Amino acid sequence: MLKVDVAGLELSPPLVLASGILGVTAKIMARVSEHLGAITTKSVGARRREGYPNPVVCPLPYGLLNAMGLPNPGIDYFEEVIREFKKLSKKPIIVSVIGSDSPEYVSSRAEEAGADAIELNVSCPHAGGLLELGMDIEQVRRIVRDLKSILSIPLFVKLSPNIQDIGKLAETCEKAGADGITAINTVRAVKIDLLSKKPLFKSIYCGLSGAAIHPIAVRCVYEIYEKVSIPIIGVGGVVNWESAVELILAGASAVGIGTALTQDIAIAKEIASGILEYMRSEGFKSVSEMIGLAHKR
Ligand code: RRO
Repeated sequence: MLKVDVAGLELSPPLVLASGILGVTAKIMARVSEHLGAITTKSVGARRREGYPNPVVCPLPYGLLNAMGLPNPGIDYFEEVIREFKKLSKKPIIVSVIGSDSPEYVSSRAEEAGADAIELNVSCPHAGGLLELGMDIEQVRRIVRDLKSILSIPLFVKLSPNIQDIGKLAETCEKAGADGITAINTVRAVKIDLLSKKPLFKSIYCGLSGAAIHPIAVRCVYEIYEKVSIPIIGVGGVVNWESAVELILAGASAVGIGTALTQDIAIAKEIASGILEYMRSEGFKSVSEMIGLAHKR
């Protein structure tokens, strides 16, 4: 009943670990995957990156700020993590790939290692460059097209809420061959430290996630659903079953959970049973009956 097909991936429940949270070691990912339909890794590039110096996160009462700076061990190392995960868990693993660091090379190595899908990250809010913000539509189109020509596993593109027209960019990705859209990455923000009177993060900009961005995620998923027919993984501020159901009604086929899992990984189980309870009381037999219902006039 809680099973859903997303671009050929069978997700049960329709919940995914969002990229950037807990997606670093095979053991942790395997543990989290027990309560989820699939997991997405932290974004990985061709070379190892240290990331920014501390501080890299700042908790707020309504969410979390981060400026990690794309830290990752590089695909040479990460390949082993993917292989190890495949031995520990039967759930699909979506490997997030940094759009600006040899994405074709990294994606094909990830596929060889056993990745079930690739999520192209063109939406980091503070890495700089138009590609990271997904603002260079031509460049995004070219990368998606090139990636599709070499991959045989599904390709998702993770989009930023910080752009003018997210629906149009999603449409461009679909036309270039993307199999699905993940929306949204974090919302671009700035935090000022009261003592130094300067931006807290070295990159000045940071990304806001958590409960505060949920209505923005719903808006983006709603707009994307109007423009594309490929499936959407809705991510942003999912903290309970209500916020997950809202994204599904807006058009998401599955829902990503990120920041909320940093508090308690058992929340995924609660969200799954909450969705099931809602389906029972509203008379839905499958998740697919609920997808995009908010658009029906
Ligand atoms: O690593 C990060 O700082 C980071 C990335 Br790659 C991203 O896509 N989104 C985000 O909020 N932080």
